[in-house]
Amino acid sequence: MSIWRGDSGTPRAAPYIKYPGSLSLPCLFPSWYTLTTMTELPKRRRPNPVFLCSAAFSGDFPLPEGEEYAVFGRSNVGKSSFINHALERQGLARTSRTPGKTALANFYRVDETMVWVDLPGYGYARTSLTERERWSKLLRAYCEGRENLAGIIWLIDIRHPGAGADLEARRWLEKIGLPTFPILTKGDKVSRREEVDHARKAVAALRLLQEPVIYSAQRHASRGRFWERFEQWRRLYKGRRR
Ligand SMILES: Nc1nc2c(ncn2[C@@H]2O[C@H](COP(=O)(O)OP(=O)(O)OP(=O)(O)O)[C@@H](O)[C@H]2O)c(=O)[nH]1
Ligand SMILES: [Mg+2]
Repeated sequence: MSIWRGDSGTPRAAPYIKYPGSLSLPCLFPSWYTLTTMTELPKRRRPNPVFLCSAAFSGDFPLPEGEEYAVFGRSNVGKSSFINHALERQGLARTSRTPGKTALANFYRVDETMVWVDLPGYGYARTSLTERERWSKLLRAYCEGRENLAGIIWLIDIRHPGAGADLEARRWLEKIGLPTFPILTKGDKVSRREEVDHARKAVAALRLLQEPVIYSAQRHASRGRFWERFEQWRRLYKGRRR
């Protein structure tokens, strides 16, 4: 029922708000309300993510459900921050200024069609050898063996396109042969001019097949841009594994 009409269907006068003093202005809210509910924008539903579980070893992985996407990248590149921002849920994944925060594979159900997995980062040397070996085994077991892994969301720091650890990761990703969706993180740390420059360098150095999305977990606009491109990419690669 429109709020502009009474039950009998007869038009009502627009509601007025009485402001202090003598001003009496028409209330804008109903017209905005009518406008936004009548115009059907192709808008993605707000995600309602759920934490499923954490895995330290491959034996701890949950039973596959739907498509899975790995959030992959160098330590401290912003993987967990990206998950929280893109899924609009602060505190869902734990973030830290100190590299090496995510030490387990954390599974999040994004919606009824897909699960994202926040993985430990690569390239972090300041942890024990045993721990590094466990991370490396976990990454390999997950990325090489997970049957419902549909693609990799690969995060790269926009300030360091073609860094050594990412070059090594590129070779490994090529070997695995999974569809890869590149994101350049921390976009707010460079100027608009540098953005283009660094994006070009990243495409060349890392042989990116997709144009990377420039993302900042501090900018609202990044989210919409990401979802639009990600869903297009997802449709394109659906069912095309390895
Ligand atoms: N300025 C800025 N800082 C960011 C952005 N994204 C992440 N950070 C910061 O980068 C640091 C690392 O972020 P995390 O999300 O924990 O990074 P991670 O890749 O999950 O790190 P590990 O779990 O250690 O592998 C934190 O201090 C974040 O606040 C961004 O878009 N802009
Ligand atoms: Mg993390």
